Amino acid sequence: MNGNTSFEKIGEIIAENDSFLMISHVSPDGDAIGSILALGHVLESMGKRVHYRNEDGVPSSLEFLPHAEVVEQPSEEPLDVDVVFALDCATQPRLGEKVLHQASSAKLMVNIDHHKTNTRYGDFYFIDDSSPATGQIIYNLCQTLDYKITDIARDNIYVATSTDTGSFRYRGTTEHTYKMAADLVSKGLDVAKLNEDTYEKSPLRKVKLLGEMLSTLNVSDDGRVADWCLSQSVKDELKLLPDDTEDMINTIRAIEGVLVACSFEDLPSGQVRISLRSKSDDLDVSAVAQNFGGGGHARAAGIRLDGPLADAREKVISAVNELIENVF
Ligand SMILES: [Mn+2]
Repeated sequence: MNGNTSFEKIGEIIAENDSFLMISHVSPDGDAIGSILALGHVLESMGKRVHYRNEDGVPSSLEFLPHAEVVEQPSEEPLDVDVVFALDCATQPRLGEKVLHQASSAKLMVNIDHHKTNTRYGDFYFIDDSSPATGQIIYNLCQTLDYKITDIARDNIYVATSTDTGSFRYRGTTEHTYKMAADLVSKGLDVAKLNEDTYEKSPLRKVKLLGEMLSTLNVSDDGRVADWCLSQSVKDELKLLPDDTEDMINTIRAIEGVLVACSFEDLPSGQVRISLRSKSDDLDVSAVAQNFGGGGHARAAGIRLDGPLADAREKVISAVNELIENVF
């Protein structure tokens, strides 16, 4: 079998323990924060003691999530907890150094995720790469174990899944995803309000950022590869926050004829963050990412390379072109 721990076994671990630490990946997205809040709050409603930590905290764009105020950035001392749940995080280092230190005195770690590249770390794991979001796995877990989905968990599962599926549009959004969403709506979820909070609140600096990035847009001669760049000087000038570039790449991914979109961003560390998006089933950009020590999904992957940006760009664009030439 795939080695997955059964939901029933995860249920036993929950039943037999009292205190929990919910963690996810650095630079968290809606699925990361939504998943830890959803499962954590269900555990709280069962009388468990639950802590929530994220290396980078909750990005301002996700502060609207109900219960988000409980997520703290890690402090120095390891937390006295029984069990760590690591959710939506493909590799253990991606949980963050300080978070891992805070998690270090727990008895065991349970890793639940949907990334194809998950390394199956932890004492127990449940990896389902057919699920479009970890939030949907949390929903399935609650349904299987007959846990009551609290109102807070309901909203967080919905936003977790919505943000990872581009608002229920991308491949991987299945009949089950829509049935889950329908069930969440039947439990009283406010569709218009949550979607407005998720998608219709752009700070002015992000609209200006779009203009800056479009001015660097480059499309290959055959029209199949589009890329753009974000320099540290533009980030400083617009006073960007770390998550402001989240999902921006979808703008160039949407260009007609483009098969792969790439985004290159200077990080304060001197490294370059690279995001890759594929629009073709035949082009697995996680393979390109893995060659550079990165990871992700077939259609959405990421890499970090040493700068300068121009060098990183040259290497990655040529690897992307090679991938396309090998396939077509
Ligand atoms: Mn996810």
